[in-house]
Amino acid sequence: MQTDSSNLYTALRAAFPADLDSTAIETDNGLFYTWRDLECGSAMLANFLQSLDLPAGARVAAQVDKSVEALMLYLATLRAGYVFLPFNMAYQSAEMAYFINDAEPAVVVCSAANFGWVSKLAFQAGTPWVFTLGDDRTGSLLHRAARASDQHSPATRRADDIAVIIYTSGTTGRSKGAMLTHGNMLSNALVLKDYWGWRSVQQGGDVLIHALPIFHVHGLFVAIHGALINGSKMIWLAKFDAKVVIQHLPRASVFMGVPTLYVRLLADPGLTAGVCQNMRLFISGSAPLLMDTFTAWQARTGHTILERYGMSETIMLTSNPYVGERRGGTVGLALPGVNLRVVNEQGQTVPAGEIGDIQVKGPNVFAGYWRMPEKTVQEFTADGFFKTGDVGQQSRDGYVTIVGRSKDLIISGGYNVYPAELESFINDLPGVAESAVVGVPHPDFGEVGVAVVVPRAGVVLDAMQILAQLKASLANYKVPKQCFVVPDLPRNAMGKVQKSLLRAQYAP
Ligand code: MLC
Ligand code: AMP
Repeated sequence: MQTDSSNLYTALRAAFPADLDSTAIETDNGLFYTWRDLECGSAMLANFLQSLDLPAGARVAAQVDKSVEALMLYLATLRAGYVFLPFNMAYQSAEMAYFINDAEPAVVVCSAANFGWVSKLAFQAGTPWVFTLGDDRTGSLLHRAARASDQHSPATRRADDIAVIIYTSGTTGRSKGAMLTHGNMLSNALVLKDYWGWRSVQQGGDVLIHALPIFHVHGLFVAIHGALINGSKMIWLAKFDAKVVIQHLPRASVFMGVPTLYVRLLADPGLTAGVCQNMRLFISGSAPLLMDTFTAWQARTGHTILERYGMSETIMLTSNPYVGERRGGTVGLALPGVNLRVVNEQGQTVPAGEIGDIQVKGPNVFAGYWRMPEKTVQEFTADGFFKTGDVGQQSRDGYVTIVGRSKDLIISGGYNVYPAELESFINDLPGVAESAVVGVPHPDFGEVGVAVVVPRAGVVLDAMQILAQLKASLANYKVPKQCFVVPDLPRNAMGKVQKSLLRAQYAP
C-alpha cells in the first residue's frame, strides 16, 4: 500500500485500533459500524469517485442529512485527493445557487427530496455529476459505488494541498470559501489529541457523543477528527436531543457542544451528577458560554466545562487546559503552535489586560479564500497574521477573553448570521427604504437577530410578511425572530446607523 503521511486520511487510518472489527460508531437508530466498515465503505466511495475521472482539485459538494455514509463520503473525498464542500441542509435554492456557481463542484451529492432543484442548479452551473444520499443508506451514490472495490490507497497529497472548503458568509453578504489544507487539519487534530488528553485504546479508550451537525468545523473536524485520530468510538446522534444525550451519557466519556446544547441539557431534570459519573470531559465552543451556564453545570454535574475558541478559517485557536485551571468566561490559552496577539488600531501588540483585535498565525491557519486573492490579502497583516475579526484581551498568564467582534456578525445557537446578507435581502423587498438587523440576547440561542425596517414614503409595511418572505428564501436559522417597522433608524453625526442603540432598544 502506497503511504503518504500528508493525506489526512492516512493519518486518521493509522490511528484506527488493531481490532478493525470492534465498533467505531454506534448510531441512535441502533446501527453499529466497525472500523473495517469505515475503511471499506470509504474505499468503495473513493474508488467510485476516482472512476468518474475528475480533474485534479475537483470539488465534491454535499448537502445531505447527517449519516455515517455522509461521513464516509467525506473520508472518501480525502482519500481520493479531491476537495470536500459540506453544506447546511437548511440552505435554500438562492444560497445553494451562489455556492455551486462559486465553487463549480464536479460532483454534487444531495438528498432525494432536494434532487429536483439542486440538480437543476448544478447542471446549469456545469456540474457533470449529481447523486443522491439519504440518511437511511439509500440513494444513487451508494447504489453506484456498490460495485467498487473496497481496497484503496490514499492519493498522494502534500500538506499544503486543499482538502476542504468551508463557506462562511462575508460581511458584504457574499459568502467566502475558506480553503483548509490536509496540513491545517492534521496539525490541529494532533495538537488537540494531546491537549485534551484523549485516551488511547490501551488506556481504556474514550467514547464521544457526537450530537452536532457535520457541515461545520465543530462537528466535522473537532469532533470527528478528534475521535478518529484517537481510535475512539462515537455514539452518533442524527440530531441533538437533550433526552437522548442524557440517556447515552453513562456510557460516554467526551461530549462537545455549542452553548445552546448545554443550556438545553441543564433544562432537563434528567441531567444529574450520577449520569455524568463516567464522563471525562465536556467541551464547549463556537459561541460564548455564559458564566451562568458554566457555574450551573459545575453545580449540577460536578464537571467543569472546558471552553475553547476557533473559527472556520483556523480550526481551533485557544483552549482552557485539560489539567489546570479552566477559567470561566475565558477561552483559555493559545494552543501549542498557535501564535496569538492582541493589537490596537495601529497594529501594535497591547499590554496584558487591554482590549484589542485578535490576530493569529500557525500551521492551522487556512490557505486563503477560494478565488478571492484580494480578500485573502486584506485579511492578513504584512507579517502574516490572520485578522480574526474577534475583539478580546489576554491576561498576564495568557488566558484569552473574547469581549466582542469587529465583524458585524450574530452567532445564534452556534450558527453565523450576517446582518448584511439579511439587510440586502430586506432592502430589495418592495416598499422598503432601508433596514438594520441586530443581535439581541436570547435564553436558548444565546443571541438572535431582530430586523428593524423603514418603509418608503407612503408605504405601509407588514412586519410578519417581511419575516415570511425571508423564511421563503433563506435558511431558517437566519430569519430574525422579530421584525419592527419604524419611521427611521438612529444615525450618528457621520450618518452611520447606530446599531448599538438598536441593540439596547430591542434587547428586552
Ligand atoms: C434552529 N433554529 C434556530 C437555530 N437552530 N434559530 C436560530 N439559531 C439557530 N442556531 C430555529 C429554526 O429556524 C426553526 O425555526 C426552529 O429553530 C426549529 O428548528 P430545528 O432545526 O428543529 O432546531 P433544533 O434542532 O432545535 O436546532 C437547534 C440546535 C442547532 C442548537 C441544535 O441550531 C445546532 O445544531 N446548532 C449547532 C451549530 C454548530 O454546529 N455550529 C458550529 C459552527 S463551527 P422555525 O421558525 O423555522 O420553525 C464554528 C467554529 C468553532 O463556529 O469554533 O466551533
Ligand atoms: P465560524 O465562522 O462559524 O467558524 O465562527 C467563528 C466565530 O465563532 C469566531 O470568530 C468567534 O467569533 C466565534 N467563537 C467561536 N468559539 C467561541 C467561543 N468559545 N467564545 C466566543 N466566540 C466564539
